[in-house]
Amino acid sequence: MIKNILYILLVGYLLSACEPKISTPPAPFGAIPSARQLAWHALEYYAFVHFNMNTFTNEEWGHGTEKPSTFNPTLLDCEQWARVCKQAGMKGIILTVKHHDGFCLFPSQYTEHSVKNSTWREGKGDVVRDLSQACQKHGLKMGVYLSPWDRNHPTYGTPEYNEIFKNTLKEVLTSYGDIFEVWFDGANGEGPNGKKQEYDWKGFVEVVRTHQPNACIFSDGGPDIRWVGNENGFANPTNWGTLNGDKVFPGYPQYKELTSGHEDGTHWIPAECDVSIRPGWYYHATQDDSVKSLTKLVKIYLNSVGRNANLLLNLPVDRRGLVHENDSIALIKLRQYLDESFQTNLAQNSPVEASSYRGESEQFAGKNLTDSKKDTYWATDDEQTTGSLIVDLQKEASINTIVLQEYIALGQRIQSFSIQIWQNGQWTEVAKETTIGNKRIVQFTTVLTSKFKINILTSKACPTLSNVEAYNVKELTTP
Ligand code: FUL
Repeated sequence: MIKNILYILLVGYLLSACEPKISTPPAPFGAIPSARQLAWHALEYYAFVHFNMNTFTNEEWGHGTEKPSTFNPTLLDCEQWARVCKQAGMKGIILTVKHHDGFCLFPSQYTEHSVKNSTWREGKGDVVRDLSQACQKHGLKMGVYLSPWDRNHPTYGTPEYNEIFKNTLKEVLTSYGDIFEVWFDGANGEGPNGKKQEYDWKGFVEVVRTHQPNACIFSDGGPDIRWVGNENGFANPTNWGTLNGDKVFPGYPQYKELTSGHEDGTHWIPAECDVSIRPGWYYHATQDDSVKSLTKLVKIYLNSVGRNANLLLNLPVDRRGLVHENDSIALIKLRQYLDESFQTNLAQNSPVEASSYRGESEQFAGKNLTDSKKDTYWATDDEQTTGSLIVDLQKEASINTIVLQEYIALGQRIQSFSIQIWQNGQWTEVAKETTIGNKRIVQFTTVLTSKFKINILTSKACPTLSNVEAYNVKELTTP
């Protein structure tokens, strides 16, 4: 009898040991991204275009008193912008359809200060329409920058202006197809009659949600994307995708916090780094020779995309209505450098040995890090907030760059990690860092090694990682 019971137990045990283990994924932790934010994270790098009245007056902030006839590009060609951006590997273009001077690049029915009263194309032109067609043709996404501050509109400073602004927004959002991002500038000065406006932010957001539910809304404090707190193109090495969204508002005086976000932030509001390829946002012929060098642009890329932020790189389109030659050369050089640098992922398909993984289920094993799939990930059991992963390159290779990605759909968790390389029969630390988020690019002096180890040192909940890559990028000599 006892023998029979033991036999049944043994058979049961053997059968269950052979079955693949299935474990439930970790529960989402803290604030998590929405579907529209996840789609936005995947874009990483796209263009800003500052082109408007200021291009023709040599200003950065127009006064609102300019004559519409001053806007007169001679060779405007949005397809040229799109071709350049596409070749540069950018995923979209955000255009200043209305800047602080109030001039609209489309024939709005809510203002006289627009292309419709210019001599350009006899008042029949529409830059936003041209750009939307060019973006569609070249497979780019389009976004719009609209400044609520308006130094021209006669109603500015009265409640009526909020209605005008919402109607203008609706015009833009319902006339040009899909918009991926709406960029609300935080500047708020005086209007033509010396009055300041109290903006109806809630109403502005509502208009976007109604007419472009997939668009991400940018402002100093979101609701979808936050300003990074500087215009130099960098996030801090510690950069959280989370923010106390109810505390941060456009014009937030403690804006320096935005460069790191808030570790325990109540909302998912990741950072976007806006920076110009020249000193100014708008075109000034005197800046033709001040286009940022390759070294500077690479640094910007690594400090934005490589620090859990997206990069919005501005091109000041010139008076012809074209991306200037010097700017496109710089963009292509950056693309070539990035393509060459990130062409050979030395860790692709490498075996990965994890110190532990969730429920001992293959579904969450270390191999998910090197399978080139963004939706598979390594995770640990709930109570386990540390861990290490050994990536076996299977041969000696020179490396100096490691890319890491958390599975952010379940929240940002990792607070600190280190990287060690195997050298002379022991582990040597080459980097010790803090957050990862959507993407972290870590660089160190080139080393020859056959394997490296990622140590998750502290995490707010059981960590997840969806991707690890290793490269030997060309070191740049400073100009
Ligand atoms: C700022 C504006 O005042 C600048 O003119 C520019 O548009 C920059 C991107 O945002 O707030």
